[in-house]
Amino acid sequence: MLCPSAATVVILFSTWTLSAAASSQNHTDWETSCLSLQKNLQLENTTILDTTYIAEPQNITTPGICRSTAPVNSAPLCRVQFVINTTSSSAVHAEAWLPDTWYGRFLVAGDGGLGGCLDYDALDYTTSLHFASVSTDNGHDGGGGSDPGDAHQFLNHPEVINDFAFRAIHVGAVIGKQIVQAYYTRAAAKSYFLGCSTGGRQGTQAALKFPDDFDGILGGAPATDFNNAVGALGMISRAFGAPTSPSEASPKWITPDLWVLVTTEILRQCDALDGVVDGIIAEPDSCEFRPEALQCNGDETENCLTPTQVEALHNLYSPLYGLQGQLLYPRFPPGAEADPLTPARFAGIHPFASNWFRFVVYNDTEHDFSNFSLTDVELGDQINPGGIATFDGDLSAFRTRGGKFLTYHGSRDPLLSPTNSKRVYDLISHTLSLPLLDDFYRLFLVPGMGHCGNGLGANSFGQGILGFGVNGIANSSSHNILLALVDWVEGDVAPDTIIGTAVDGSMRTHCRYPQRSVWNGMVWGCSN
Ligand SMILES: *[C@@H]1O[C@H](CO)[C@@H](O)[C@H](O)[C@H]1NC(C)=O
Ligand SMILES: *[C@@H]1O[C@H](CO)[C@@H](O)[C@H](O)[C@H]1NC(C)=O
Ligand SMILES: *[C@@H]1O[C@H](CO)[C@@H](O)[C@H](O)[C@H]1NC(C)=O
Ligand SMILES: *[C@@H]1O[C@H](CO)[C@@H](O)[C@H](O)[C@H]1NC(C)=O
Ligand SMILES: *[C@@H]1O[C@H](CO)[C@@H](O)[C@H](O)[C@H]1NC(C)=O
Ligand SMILES: *[C@@H]1O[C@H](CO)[C@@H](O)[C@H](O)[C@H]1NC(C)=O
Ligand SMILES: *[C@@H]1O[C@H](CO)[C@@H](O)[C@H](O)[C@H]1NC(C)=O
Ligand SMILES: [Ca+2]
Repeated sequence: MLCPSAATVVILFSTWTLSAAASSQNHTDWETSCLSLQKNLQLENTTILDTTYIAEPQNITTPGICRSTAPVNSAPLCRVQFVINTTSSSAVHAEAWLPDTWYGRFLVAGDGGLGGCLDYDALDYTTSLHFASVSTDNGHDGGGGSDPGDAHQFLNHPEVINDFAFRAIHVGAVIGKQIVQAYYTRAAAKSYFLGCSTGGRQGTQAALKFPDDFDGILGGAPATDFNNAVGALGMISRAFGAPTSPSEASPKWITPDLWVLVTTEILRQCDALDGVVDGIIAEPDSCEFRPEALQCNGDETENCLTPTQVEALHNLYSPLYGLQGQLLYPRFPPGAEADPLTPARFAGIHPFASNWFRFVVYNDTEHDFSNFSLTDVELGDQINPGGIATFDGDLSAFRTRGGKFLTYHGSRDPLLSPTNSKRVYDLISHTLSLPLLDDFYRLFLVPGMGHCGNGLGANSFGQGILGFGVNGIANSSSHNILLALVDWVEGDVAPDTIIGTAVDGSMRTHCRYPQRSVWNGMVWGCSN
């Protein structure tokens, strides 16, 4: 069946905003309430560090090594900085942003990379939509911003790893809800989570371990099956000779000029499979790229590949199998090699992999990666620090409590395979014996989008992951996946499609798995 594009989608979000707090309070009153939180709030294991009332849009200074300034465009709001002791050797720093105009919704924002950084963009974005929002440092300061792979705080600190693996979002939700209740003198009606990448994993972990924390979870490009995802990043670098020093000396190395040839050849072989030659491979899983087409003939040495390089490309575009032949992690999607994030990971072992193995798996800051192999990958998954794998199909408790889960994945994601999100969908489907998960879990695949954003695709749909080429704030639920989640949770209207907007302003309907994005000669639609 071909679904029409979203002209008929009912926009419910404005309806639900009618539940706004009847607010007779003026700025002075809000400011007084805000400042009094610091003295009056007594919360278990928690210290309120500071409260500030922000009356006008401004740039605020933020503590820690992650970032020094952040925008607040959504003022006026009360900013609460606090720290929760999770054990005697670990603590989670967090902020709650509490807008004057509040519609009764609570939200926790996730992190990225090996992150330890509050996501101020997400706080700003979600408070502008009138959520009362919390973001945490995930239990450690660092691993974000300019160095998303920093992991030194984990070394020999298993409780800090536990915060990262499962606890920080939970305590942020528990304590955040109490702060919200104290400030507005009523509890949040509904609770949400928003994140991408590590945030997508955190949302998944919340649904598995703490199903009561959130009514609705938006978790994009989830770093699920985390140990194998990180291990696969390490193995990919080896496919091209890294981490030999320098990688360029390896016969497997592929120069930037040759990558351009590879990308062109992949598009030649696969762009038209979806019916439109537009630089986007809608279904990379149906692209069986044959790098042999570029192999040097006879005496050719320029603009062609050696057999060793052809083999390296076969490795890249094949799934990672373990020592017993079991699937460890799906393959790198053909087309994603053109993403700006990609060259860095082929030029040496990716810092997410090297730092995770150094500081968490081996507890050895000098660990040498020259011979990084499947044995290392499998050991990482066997240790599974903090239970971080987050690869479990049993979402029954979350489903039973009425929770709704929306996820999305760019088909050109160069960091975490979009195929893994299909695999997780299928795992949940088998575990719960449900052929379709539509009543509580929907996965949208986004053709041409990179990691959480970026790419040629219609990559902007309100996912709130700024800094990934995602522009603007679409404010209707047909174009904004966070508002679509609100409509699902509060109005029982599930999103059939999400419409994304590309950098050039063009729009495209994104389909929920297992539907496919199909061109009918006039528009993109979705087909079973
Ligand atoms: C704000 O409201 C309080 C009463 O709640 C009143 O005393 C105060 O004068 C008002 N302030 C402003 C600036 O209007
Ligand atoms: C949290 O831990 C710190 C350091 O151990 C301690 O000084 C502080 O009193 C603790 N705070 C609470 C609320 O337990
Ligand atoms: C925040 O800082 C940026 C960059 O310095 C500046 O362009 C912007 O105008 C500032 N915003 C406000 C509200 O002061
Ligand atoms: C407070 O910390 C203790 C351990 O230090 C823990 O058992 C308890 O659950 C914590 N309370 C909350 C609300 O997190
Ligand atoms: C490294 O330390 C963690 C606890 O922080 C532990 O789980 C892991 O087994 C250790 N790794 C090795 C190789 O001993
Ligand atoms: C890597 O393997 C080679 C060949 O087996 C060996 O000579 C070398 O010592 C190993 N390097 C490390 C760091 O283990
Ligand atoms: C959506 O945004 C536009 C401006 O970008 C504004 O005019 C409109 O009122 C907004 N709609 C809602 C429901 O907030
Ligand atoms: Ca195409």
